[in-house]
Amino acid sequence: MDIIDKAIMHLLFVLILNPLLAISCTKAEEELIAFSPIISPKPGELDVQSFLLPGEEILQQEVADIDNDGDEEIIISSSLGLVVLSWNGYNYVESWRAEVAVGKKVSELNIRDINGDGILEVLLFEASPDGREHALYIYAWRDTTYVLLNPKGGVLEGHEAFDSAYYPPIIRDLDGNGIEEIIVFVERPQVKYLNCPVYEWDGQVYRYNDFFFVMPRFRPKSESE
Ligand SMILES: [Ca+2]
Ligand SMILES: [Ca+2]
Ligand SMILES: [Ca+2]
Repeated sequence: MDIIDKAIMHLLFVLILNPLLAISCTKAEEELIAFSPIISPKPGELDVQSFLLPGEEILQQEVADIDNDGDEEIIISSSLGLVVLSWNGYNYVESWRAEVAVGKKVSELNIRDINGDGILEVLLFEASPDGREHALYIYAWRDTTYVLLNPKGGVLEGHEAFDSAYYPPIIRDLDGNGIEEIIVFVERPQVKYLNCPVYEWDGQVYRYNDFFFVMPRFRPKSESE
């Protein structure tokens, strides 16, 4: 076979045989996909640690459908912040991650429908190691992504989180209308008591409503008079 024959054979392979092989491979792959059982690991059986970064420690783990699509997500609070694993039809994959604020640690993870719209929110409580500064981050699913429900108005205007002094924010339906309010604690300079602004859901945002009680400022033992 001279070089011209070899070139013709190669051309024939490229033009005729190669596409046929490609088609048969594609069919085989399609059949494989069609007949492969999709093994859905139960969230509790998943090796969650394998999704985390080296040295990242699991603090709390919850399973809930937080984007309201019918599949359960795995929500993990860790030493570095928050990790959400979502089911993509074949596997769990990391769908989003939020880092803990500088100088704070995650203190509690809570999944609940705080604003009564039928979709669960992710509530991440953080605290400084000395317990003086607390914060509540509320993540809510909106259409195709997660947004932060941040406080509007009052002393927390412009803050990303519901920041609170000495005590974690309190979530309670104060007026009995079925939707929970968020109460934070704010230190007043030179005063022994804390103001407690109340943020109320107005259908769109948590808006400053009022403050209507105060309570004694927490003092570490080392500062007691
Ligand atoms: Ca889901
Ligand atoms: Ca909700
Ligand atoms: Ca209420």
